[in-house]
Amino acid sequence: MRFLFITHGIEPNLFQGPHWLPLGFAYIGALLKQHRHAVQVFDRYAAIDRLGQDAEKIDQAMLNAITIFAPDVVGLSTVSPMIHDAVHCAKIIRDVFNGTMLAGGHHATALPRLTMEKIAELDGVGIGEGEESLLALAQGKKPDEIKGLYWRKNSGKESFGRVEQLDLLPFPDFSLFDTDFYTRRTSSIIRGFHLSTLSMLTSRGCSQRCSFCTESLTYGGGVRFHSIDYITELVKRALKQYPHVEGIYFHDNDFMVDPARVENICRRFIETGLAKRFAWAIQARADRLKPALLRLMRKAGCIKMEIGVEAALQKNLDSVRKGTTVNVNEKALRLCRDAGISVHAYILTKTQNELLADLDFTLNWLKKNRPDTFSLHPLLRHPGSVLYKEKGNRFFESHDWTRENVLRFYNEDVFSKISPQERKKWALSRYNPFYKRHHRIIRYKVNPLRKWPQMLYEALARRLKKLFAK
Ligand code: B12
Ligand code: SF4
Repeated sequence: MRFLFITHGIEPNLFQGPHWLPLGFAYIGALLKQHRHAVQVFDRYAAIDRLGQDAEKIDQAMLNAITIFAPDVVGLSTVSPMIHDAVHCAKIIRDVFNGTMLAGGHHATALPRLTMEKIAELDGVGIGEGEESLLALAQGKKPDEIKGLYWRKNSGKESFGRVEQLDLLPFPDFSLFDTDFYTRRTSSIIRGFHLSTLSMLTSRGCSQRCSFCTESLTYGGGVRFHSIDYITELVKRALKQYPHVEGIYFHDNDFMVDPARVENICRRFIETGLAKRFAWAIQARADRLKPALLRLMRKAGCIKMEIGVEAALQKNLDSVRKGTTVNVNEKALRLCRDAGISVHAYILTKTQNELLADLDFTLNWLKKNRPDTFSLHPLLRHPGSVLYKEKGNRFFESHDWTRENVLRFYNEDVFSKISPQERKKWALSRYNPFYKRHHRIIRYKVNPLRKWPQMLYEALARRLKKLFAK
């Protein structure tokens, strides 16, 4: 069978160059190819790099790819803030394609029936992980009997696709993507460090359920792990295939969930010499860090830890049910610093009853605790999260999935007590200057002198591009 997959897009004006490579289709594609099916990906994110921000050009290139490749199945990946793009793609694809069209990913998993209802062109929806469901489809299994696929014409059964033994999956096939683009040097993947990187997973799932989060929605409950052998081999092969890659971003939801496993990974990286070959970064919860393990991680090549600090105020941490404390967060930053691991703090804003004074408090907290890099993110109500259930007002159930509606829903500030004008003024006068100064200094501090000319050149090119866009 022939499969063509389409990644979820991004608002073109939010495009920021190379980012994490979309691993879902790299895994699905590898498994299908292993079973001798033909696979191609049209990557709506990377396409912006090649074709610019002209949406029509990107659509045309996607339709051409479909016409030339002539797939039996087209699979769209979905995320809620960009669901209008999937609606649009399905519509224009139907004009040139008569085969099976499916949608999967986070949004489809959160709202499978509704996705089918709202996107009339779809034949079915993938729920959860798609590897085994799509292989079963390719092997001719009766559609109704395939776990993880929900069909328009079926008895109405919903089941969840899930790969129980991760090691049975072949290594993700990066070559399905524009790896020149994804491995281009940037300081925004392993934040601050100007590196050529690839992204990988060593586990799937999260043990927690913070109220705002749908990170592990498509993985289902619990955490599953790849073995140390699989991880080592994956890293070795990727570095051999892409010798220019200098860093790997492991975007497991909580890399540190099993400290003994992390210790074994580190020992293996050190024993095999891989520790000297590449630098790596992870995401972790603040409450799992121990000094000895952090030192070992540093020795094994870990240069960056991204922590969901979320808030500088305990009331905010409690309101999103993070299950950590401000003290734990502060200690985590100290421990990373002591071990020589650079730390990124993710902070939530637009939180429940947020006041201008809270924003100032957060800014002062950042100045005092000095995470090496940090970013503020609005508290969002993604379908599938506890927050959506409690405060989403059944938006996706009761509105058309147009771009205008979806953007309005996501831009709405339903929790804080700060007006948009006050927030903008605060950002322009207080936050942005500090953010820019801090990150500029960090970038030049953590990168060796030989990388500065290229970094300077890129900063200049970015500025000019912005200027011309205006
Ligand atoms: C890498 C990544 C990106 C990359 C690449 C995206 C891509 N095309 O995959 C980039 C940087 C482009 C990106 C952008 C955005 N992303 Co993003 N991203 C991720 C991230 C970190 C990893 C995705 C991944 O590789 N997962 C690993 C693979 C194995 O899982 P998977 O992608 O889910 O794929 C599996 C299943 O979903 C399923 N599947 C997927 N597609 C299909 C299709 C079919 C037909 C079938 C049957 C199955 C199937 O099978 C796959 C294999 O098991 C996830 C977080 C996460 N943990 O998943 C967020 C995540 C998917 N992103 C998210 C969001 C919201 C965005 C943005 C919309 C904004 C943002 N960051 O907040 C933007 C777009 C901005 C905009 N408004 O324009 C949310 C989605 C939430 C939701 N409920 O919709 C997530 C969950 C993070 C979060 N904030 O919670 N993202
Ligand atoms: S925020 Fe982090 S710890 Fe909380 S559920 Fe999401 S991935 Fe897990």
